[in-house]
Amino acid sequence: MGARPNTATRRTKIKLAIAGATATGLLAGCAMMGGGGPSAEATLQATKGNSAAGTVTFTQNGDKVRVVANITGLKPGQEHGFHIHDKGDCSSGDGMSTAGHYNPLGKPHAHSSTPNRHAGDLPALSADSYGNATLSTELDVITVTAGPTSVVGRGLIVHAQPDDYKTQPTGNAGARIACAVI
Ligand SMILES: [Cu+2]
Ligand SMILES: [Zn+2]
Repeated sequence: MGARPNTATRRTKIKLAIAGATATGLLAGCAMMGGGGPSAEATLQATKGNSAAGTVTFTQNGDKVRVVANITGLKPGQEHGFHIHDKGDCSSGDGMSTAGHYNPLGKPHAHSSTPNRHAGDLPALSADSYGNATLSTELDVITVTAGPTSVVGRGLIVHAQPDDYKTQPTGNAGARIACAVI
């Protein structure tokens, strides 16, 4: 199979170009939404041989970030590990080009309820009987605004298996079934 054009990467480049062309270009890839702070969107696309896809929005809300996800094509009734990964690069087709979990503060892999975790450790996606999952949560550590833990330009991965929140540094969540650039 030939290399597919990476539309997520292209979208980010276009957004960066637009932001750079405006006077308010400090927050690349962000847009003001009614009442909320700056936000960034990620469009998850299935990796080779998989069907998971969806959209995820990150919105700065004071010193926290609201994460809203709508995902389809998951394994019905199963939990799926869900992480921000270091590189905003889905070009390998299997998600591996996003590298490891986003970890700018040098923390261990852990559950999203503890601040002592990778910045990229998100709550798991829980698929319903149709393979759909929705998630709405508010997280600390990460930001949409510029800074050492900003998520803009990073990768986003849905895994085939549940995250065990113990195995270092991956959570042993298996294959990468959907990939996006935030
Ligand atoms: Cu991951
Ligand atoms: Zn992690």
